[in-house]
Amino acid sequence: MSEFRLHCFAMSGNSYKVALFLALAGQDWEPVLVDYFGGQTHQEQWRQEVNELGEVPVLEHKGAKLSQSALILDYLAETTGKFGPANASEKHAIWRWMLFDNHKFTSYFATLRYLYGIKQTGETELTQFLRERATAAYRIVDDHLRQTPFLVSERPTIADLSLAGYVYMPEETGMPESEFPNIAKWKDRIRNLAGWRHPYDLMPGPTSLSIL
Ligand SMILES: N[C@@H](CCC(=O)N[C@@H](CS)C(=O)NCC(=O)O)C(=O)O
Repeated sequence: MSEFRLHCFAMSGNSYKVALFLALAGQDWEPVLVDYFGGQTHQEQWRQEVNELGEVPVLEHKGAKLSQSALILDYLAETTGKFGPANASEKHAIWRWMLFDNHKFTSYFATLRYLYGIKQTGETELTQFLRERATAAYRIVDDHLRQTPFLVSERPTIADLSLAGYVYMPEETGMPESEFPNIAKWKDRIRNLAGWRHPYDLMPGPTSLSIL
């Protein structure tokens, strides 16, 4: 059995944050496919055995099961010595960006992508609201990345991997991509790191609802 087991599915950007860490850090890991679209995360047994919060990613390591991507990334940085902070001030900066990511950058965008890009609800009041909120978060990140190649340092850290969760997803979301030139360059920098792979190559499972 591999050292790390990641409960995940291809279309889960939150899982990709962790899968990308494991790939870039050259770790011995294997994905465990979760049938999210078949309702597995809602099953009582899955919740009891894997994650009572009903979410992926879940990382299994040395008999423990960890959930919440930011916490898993922090754990992996500490355990492997890779992509972590060099000092206390970097640690605080990393957590600041990971919390911003969980509350705003990932969450509004991921919900917009799910409705507009995957379920294809068409434009609604809700998708408009989500796009406005996601765009505001993207603007903040784009402004920040004008001054620095990666979010908290000259080198990539787990903060970058957290915010990178959904940025390579291919579905149409109607986001004003051309307004974010610094995010585009940052995405290229991450894509050029040794070991980078697209989420749909790194994790198993469907990559479109139409093939379910
Ligand atoms: N804050 C969590 C979010 C995890 C999350 O929302 N995962 C989605 C898949 S990408 C999920 O499992 N959702 C289940 C549900 O909402 O029912 C993290 O960063 O791990």
